[in-house]
Amino acid sequence: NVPDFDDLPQVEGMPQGCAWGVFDKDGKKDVIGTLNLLTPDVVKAAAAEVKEGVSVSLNWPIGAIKTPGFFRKGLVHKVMSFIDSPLAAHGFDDEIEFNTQCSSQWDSLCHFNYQPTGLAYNGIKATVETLVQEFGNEDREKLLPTLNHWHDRGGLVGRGVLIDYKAYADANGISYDPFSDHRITVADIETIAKSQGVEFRQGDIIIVRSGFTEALGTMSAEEQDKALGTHRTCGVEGTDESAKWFWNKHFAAVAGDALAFEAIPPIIDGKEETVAKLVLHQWFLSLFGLPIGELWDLKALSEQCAKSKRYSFLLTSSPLNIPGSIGSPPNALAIF
Ligand code: UVW
Repeated sequence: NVPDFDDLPQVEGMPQGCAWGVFDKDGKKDVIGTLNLLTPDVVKAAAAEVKEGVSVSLNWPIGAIKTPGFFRKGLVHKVMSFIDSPLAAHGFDDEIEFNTQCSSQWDSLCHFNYQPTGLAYNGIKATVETLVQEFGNEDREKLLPTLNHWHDRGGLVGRGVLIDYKAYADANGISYDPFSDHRITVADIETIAKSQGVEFRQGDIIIVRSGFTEALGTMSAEEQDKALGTHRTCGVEGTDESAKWFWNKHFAAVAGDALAFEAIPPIIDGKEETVAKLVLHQWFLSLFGLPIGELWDLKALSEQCAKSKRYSFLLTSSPLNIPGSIGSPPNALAIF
């Protein structure tokens, strides 16, 4: 049983609601956060969502954004012919290079630190040096909360729940620009869940569709640059109160199609701040241990939910198994 926000034990020097230590076991620091909520019972109940035998990919192509924001590198894809190699066979290999945050992605628990202390989830000091040391690290006692550890527990498998904000907005005459800081509130999420007949359960993976990737996907490279250049994107409202709501639902993970899941820019004390102060990133990743999925492709999922007349499904995701990986394409599937 996981304590609610107000009942979490106080962690010295940290705000109320810091979940460090909650998932530690046998004196070992936990590295997977709320994935611990995906117990065998939760997974078995999620498997009962498979009724139609239909699966939907939630992965936007890597390279869908020609010039990703935040100075990130886009996809470089090289194809090599065996004919030119000493193997001299007829066939091909390919090599890829990309920033793991350039398209659909998971943010690991050390992607974004709690800014006042510079500490990642569970009080871990992640630095470029310690993360680099982690590549190929076999010392299981000294691990950082990177995505490769999901493989130690069989990846992410659980019940996904779609909150289709875009469909709700379209049906209710709410118009908004995805390249503005249009904010989806917790009250919106609750209203939509109710209208979709969804009741949240502990261990759910909540997925919020805003229409952001769909809008970006129809644009030319120049139009994408211009749209991303506004540094304003729609998403979930990032406040301490909304963070508390998310923790108290005891989700195993959150994901969405927006650039940062939460709206950019963050607003703190009524003032617009830079992305360095993203509110939900600090709460979710560093303080709760709740992974964030971003830029997921949710159009086909929305269509399938409407067709199946249900907004819950089995969700599977297996990030790349690279020791020390901070972000990764999710390789996520929804199965109905
Ligand atoms: C930042 O890290 C600023 O954003 P994101 O996690 O949304 O890629």
